[in-house]
Amino acid sequence: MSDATISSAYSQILEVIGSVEPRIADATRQELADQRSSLKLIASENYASPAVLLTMGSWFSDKYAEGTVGHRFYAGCQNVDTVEAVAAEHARELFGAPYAYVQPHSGIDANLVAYWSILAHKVEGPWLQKFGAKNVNELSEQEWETLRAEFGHQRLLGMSLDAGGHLTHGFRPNISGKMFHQQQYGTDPETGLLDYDALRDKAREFQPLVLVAGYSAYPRRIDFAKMREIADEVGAVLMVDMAHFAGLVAGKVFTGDEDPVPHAHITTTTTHKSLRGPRGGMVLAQEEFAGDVDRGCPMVLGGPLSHMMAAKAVALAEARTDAFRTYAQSVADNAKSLAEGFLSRGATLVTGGTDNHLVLLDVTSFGITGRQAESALLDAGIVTNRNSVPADPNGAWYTSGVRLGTPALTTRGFGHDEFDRVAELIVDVLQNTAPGTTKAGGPSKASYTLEDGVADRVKDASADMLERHPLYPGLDLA
Ligand code: DSN
Repeated sequence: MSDATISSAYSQILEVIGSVEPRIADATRQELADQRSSLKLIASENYASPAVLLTMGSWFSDKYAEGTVGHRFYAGCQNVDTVEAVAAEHARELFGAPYAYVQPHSGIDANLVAYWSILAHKVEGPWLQKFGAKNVNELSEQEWETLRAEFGHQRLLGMSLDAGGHLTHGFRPNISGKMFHQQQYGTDPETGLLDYDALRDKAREFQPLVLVAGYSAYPRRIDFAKMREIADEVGAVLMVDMAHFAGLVAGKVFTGDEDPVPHAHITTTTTHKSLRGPRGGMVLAQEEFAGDVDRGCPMVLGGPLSHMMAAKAVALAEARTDAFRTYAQSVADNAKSLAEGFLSRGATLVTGGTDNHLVLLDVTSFGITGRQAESALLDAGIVTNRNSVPADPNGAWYTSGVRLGTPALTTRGFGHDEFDRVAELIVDVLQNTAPGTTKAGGPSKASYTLEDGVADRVKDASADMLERHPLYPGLDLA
């Protein structure tokens, strides 16, 4: 599709939207302007292609399709069947997975589908067999109570939030920490790296049903073969949440022991982070879990979002190209350039560097909190998110870190020199940010002052790079 065609299509779409609710059309235009003019370094964000974006806005949104391909609870799902089958086929082939379920609406939903599938396969199934029942409706009240109690006894071991794990990996305030008896593993206090021996000891002692691997803020690769070895030793199911690094798996940057799919019983992901698709989730599973994963909707999911499954199919087709492999390698190379840019300027990184798509900058040495750093950077047009560091004295709200990722700016074409310059600009902002005080005059973890002139200086320097690497080049809204 030519630039002129895309520009004309979007301009007309916004005109139609604006004729009904102008504020939404205006906000949509403004969002593009804001994304174009800022340095987006949020490790979980990206820029989907025009083909992916356009696929989301269709009448597939109007169709109910609970069930699975060829087995729906509604009539008229023949086209949704095509969409879901194509998306699943691409996912299976791209990741080498025996089975793919493309309905989850998000990563959290994908993880819930995975947890309930594991419980169904490992707990419900064996107990139904013991009771001689085909399904739970056939159980007596007493048998049902026994099964419910069994669900309540199951254990999950996942990476702690402050070590870089995700909320859904057994963090107590999350439902995953409530539906399972949970314990969490962390990282080595000296190196910040995963300690597989300590993890093995914990797994031996705790004997979990589910061992969860994966992260949202750990800047290193994981040895999934070793994770599977630990899971097998204690009879656990290995579930890997690859939401953050799915693009690096798809792009064959993570292969062998670093590719989770052949090692995990179940792998979950989002589709919109490094994979660069639409917002959504997926579950990849070994064959033995396929039947249970298929019950995700309506077990924990509402009706599938067919327009999003269509966009997942388009994004997965893109991810199968050589161009995507080149992109994925650049994401990892650029993260190294960013890390080196910080280290050469004396900044502190958790684990001392990166070998994936993100770096975790410890801002303690600048005398500010993560929250103050995040706000000051935003003033200078740099969009990041604050993040806990291991054993963070400032907790999960104020934090002592800032998480920075390369997927989005790599999509814009940033390379080594630009990421080195980005590190320089970030250090410039943080060196010129001072903690503020509370209304009562005490030290504040939120308020701050940024030296006059710094924000403009950094924005000018960024503008030059952003202009050289435009977002959606050729997309010109009327
Ligand atoms: N919100 C995602 C992230 O930023 O990592 C994870 O849920």
